[in-house]
Amino acid sequence: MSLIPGLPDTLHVEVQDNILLVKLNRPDKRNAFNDELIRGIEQVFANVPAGVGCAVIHGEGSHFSAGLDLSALTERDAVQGLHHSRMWHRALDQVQFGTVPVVAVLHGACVGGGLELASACHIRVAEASTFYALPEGQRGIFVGGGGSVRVPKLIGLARMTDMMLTGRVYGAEEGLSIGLSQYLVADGAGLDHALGLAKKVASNAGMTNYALMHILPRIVDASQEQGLMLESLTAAIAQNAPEAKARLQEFLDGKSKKVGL
Ligand code: 1HE
Repeated sequence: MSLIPGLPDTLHVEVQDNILLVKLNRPDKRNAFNDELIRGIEQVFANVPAGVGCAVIHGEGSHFSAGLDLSALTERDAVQGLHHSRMWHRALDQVQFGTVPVVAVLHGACVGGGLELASACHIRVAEASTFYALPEGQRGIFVGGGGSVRVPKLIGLARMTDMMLTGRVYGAEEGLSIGLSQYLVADGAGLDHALGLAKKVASNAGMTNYALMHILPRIVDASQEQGLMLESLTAAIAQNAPEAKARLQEFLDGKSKKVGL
């Protein structure tokens, strides 16, 4: 039986140590998302097994994801379209605001809904083959999976507008420099790199990871005054935890690693 019940065959999950590995497994359709697959994503991130400290999401085949399965789009009216978009929002909110940070491993196409999923993750590791696009503009539609909220936070309003108006495609190196990914690695090296990062993330204090996932994005969306108050509250709660006190003492006793390149 699958670790998380009710998942489609197009989504594989396994736990390695305390890391949850999630694989998009629809390579014949370039990991395009039909409703079943996007619901599966929601199901996974709403049911992360106890003891897991970080998740890694990656794609089988030659591409991370071709985005929305366009064959499912033809017969929908406006209200059905709204429900469909809100279903994506629920799923990707579950990724961004779930219980564990998520590292995405990108390669090949990371386009449309694939980029929307990647931008809901906390860390993106791109392999050299990665390319990014928002072909919604060319298909006569609009982003519906949270891209208009999340993508400008990574690359700015002007770049996203250009991507959709002109169909501009960014390669992996440009993607790194403009903020679509935080890491760029050789083809085939993404998963190992992501697992290394995930282990570090999973070893953080729980309150630190919680604050980074749930409080920092709210501070960014808040006014300066509210943001600073949220920051003070978070800092006070975090430093009060026994785990933080123990980690600080370790440093003072010379038992923890110094910061340095
Ligand atoms: C698909 C899809 C798809 C591939 N929906 N079936 N996304 C796009 O506009 C991207 C459309 N896809 C592509 O541009 C290319 O497929 C790729 C660059 C991603 C990959 O190219 P390639 O040469 O490796 O594969 P292929 O031969 O184009 O596709 C292989 C099969 O996957 C083929 O099906 P087959 O039955 O003929 O073998 C394709 O039809 C199928 N396929 N992509 C359905 N997207 C929440 S709203 C989000 C809105 C969006 O995401 S819009 C952007 C949609």
